Amino acid sequence: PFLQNVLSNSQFLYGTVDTQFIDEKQELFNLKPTQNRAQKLLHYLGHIMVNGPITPIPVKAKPSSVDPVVPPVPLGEPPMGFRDVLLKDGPEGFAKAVRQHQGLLLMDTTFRDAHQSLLATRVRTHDLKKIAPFVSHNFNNLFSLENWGGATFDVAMRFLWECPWKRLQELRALTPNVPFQMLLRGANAVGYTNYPDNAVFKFCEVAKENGMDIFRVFDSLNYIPNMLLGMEAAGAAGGVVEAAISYTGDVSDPMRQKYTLDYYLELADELVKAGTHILAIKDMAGLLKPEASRLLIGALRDRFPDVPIHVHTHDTAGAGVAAMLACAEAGADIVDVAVDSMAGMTSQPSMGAIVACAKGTKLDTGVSLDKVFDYSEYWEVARGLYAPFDCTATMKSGNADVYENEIPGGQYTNLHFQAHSMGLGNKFKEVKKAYAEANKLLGDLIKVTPSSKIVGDLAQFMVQNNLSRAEVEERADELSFPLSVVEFLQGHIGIPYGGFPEPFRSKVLKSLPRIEGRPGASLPPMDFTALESGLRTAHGNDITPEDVMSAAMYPKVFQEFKEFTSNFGPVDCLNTRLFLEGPKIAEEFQVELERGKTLHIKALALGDLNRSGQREVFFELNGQLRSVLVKDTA
Ligand code: 3PY
Ligand code: ZN
Repeated sequence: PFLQNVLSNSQFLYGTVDTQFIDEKQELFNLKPTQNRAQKLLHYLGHIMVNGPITPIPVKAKPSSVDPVVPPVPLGEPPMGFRDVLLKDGPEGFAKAVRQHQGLLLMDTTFRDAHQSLLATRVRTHDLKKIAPFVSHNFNNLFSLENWGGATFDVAMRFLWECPWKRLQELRALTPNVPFQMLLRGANAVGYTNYPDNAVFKFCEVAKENGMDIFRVFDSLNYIPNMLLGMEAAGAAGGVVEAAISYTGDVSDPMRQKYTLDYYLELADELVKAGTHILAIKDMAGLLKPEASRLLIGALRDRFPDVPIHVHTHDTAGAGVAAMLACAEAGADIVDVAVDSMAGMTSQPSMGAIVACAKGTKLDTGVSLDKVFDYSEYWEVARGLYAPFDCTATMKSGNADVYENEIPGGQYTNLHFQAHSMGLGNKFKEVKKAYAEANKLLGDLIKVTPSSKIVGDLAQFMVQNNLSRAEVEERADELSFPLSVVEFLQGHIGIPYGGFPEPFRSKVLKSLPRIEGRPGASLPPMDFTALESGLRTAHGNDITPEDVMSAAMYPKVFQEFKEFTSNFGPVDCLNTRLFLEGPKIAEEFQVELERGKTLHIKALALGDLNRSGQREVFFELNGQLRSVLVKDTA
């Protein structure tokens, strides 16, 4: 049963053989690439059948056994969309067309923020690709489809073992008419820390080449020098620049003195002066109440009559639909929604609700409610496949306490997962309280990736060590704080509005160095030629410019991703149920490796444990018996 080459022979790979084994087995050197991929996938499936999922699973739930059905899509080209305007008239012309548009425009976040907030960012390209043509044909009047950036870049490689660039390329080919939008963390690109300037520029250039259109650029401290860098990078790449002001506090509460209406208006002045094509308010925690929406968006509309205004929120408290309608009435051109079955709670407000509420008014979206229902049904069933990651396993409702703790949507879900997985479900309240205290300790920050993680790390440190805010302040010179907190105080991600908290900062840092000004300005440029040649040495010659950018952003994650796929093959070709739990014995299924190359596989049997602690797993592959040896780690 081991007639396989060196790349797939389990005995050879596990090193359980000597040189005679090699001498006797000519077939070890039959290197047919297509067979390799198939054999590697069998190896992956065998591994899962023996040992369970490889990707970490936060929830004890299985993927549903029902497959999503794609609603019918008409033959032929999709209708024209805003991307056609963008390609014809460029970013300025596009912005003008958006501003002149009658009615409310929508960005659909289902492909990015919705699953980042509800399903731990785990939605796979496989399930996005299936529904992309439906979006292209039926939602051609969307402002954009947010489908990239934020946490998706990292998670695609780290937990799904798929290439984020391939996702972008494949979706682009299926959706030529709707602009794609990504979330760029300013000078942090798609990472958690500042990168050298040339890495951010190159990243945007490659993203644009691969089909990205609109770059929503934010900085986690609203630190203008970082934002300008991201805006310049997106603009130089030829992208639509959407500068986003991260919103915190409550401009409708006169008692809140730090983040006032004037604060936001002054920031907006700078971003408009810097030439942003679109101005966004990014309400990452869902704090923007309807009254605050009227004040803030109303004031921005008056001040910048020609600049399109785009508003993002999360529905954590449950007031998202009300807030987005208030924004639209106050003059916002575009609001963010997720399809109904992927909306609500820490995700965006519901597309169906907004479409229905605006119907027949001057804000009419022109989106067909019937098509929204079809789209929602696809996602309702597809979401079932991701049950092992679904926050609703433990989180049952929204919670208006977010107005007090100000935790961003995605992080709210993560902290909830963490509290439950540590058996501290009943401590979530304590964690949220500590988060609010940690925020005050750090001087009341804008909280969004990565500053939100710093506040979260400090909160966790306080809960673990049972420390109150007063105790932390008092003992700041002797406590050993999480590295992220120390680096923040050193200035690694920029300077917070109002400056660093004193005397806390001095007590923590003592004589540690401080970065003055924009952190990226003092980082040496990245040497892409050296990086590429290192990657070729490590992984062979088929390294692409996209791979170089993946490694520039996440060197270790990229290396592990390459190693994983060189052992286990293109696991992105498997459907999500197979990817997560493998086939059942006697299950027959097909795997399309590429167009026209389909594997027919049947899982036959699981062997007994051998003396080396391995099991042989038997398959039929395109009618032939194959087997793989898998170490049983149970
Ligand atoms: C991200 O940075 O990934 C976010 O979604 C911030 O809101
Ligand atoms: Zn968001």
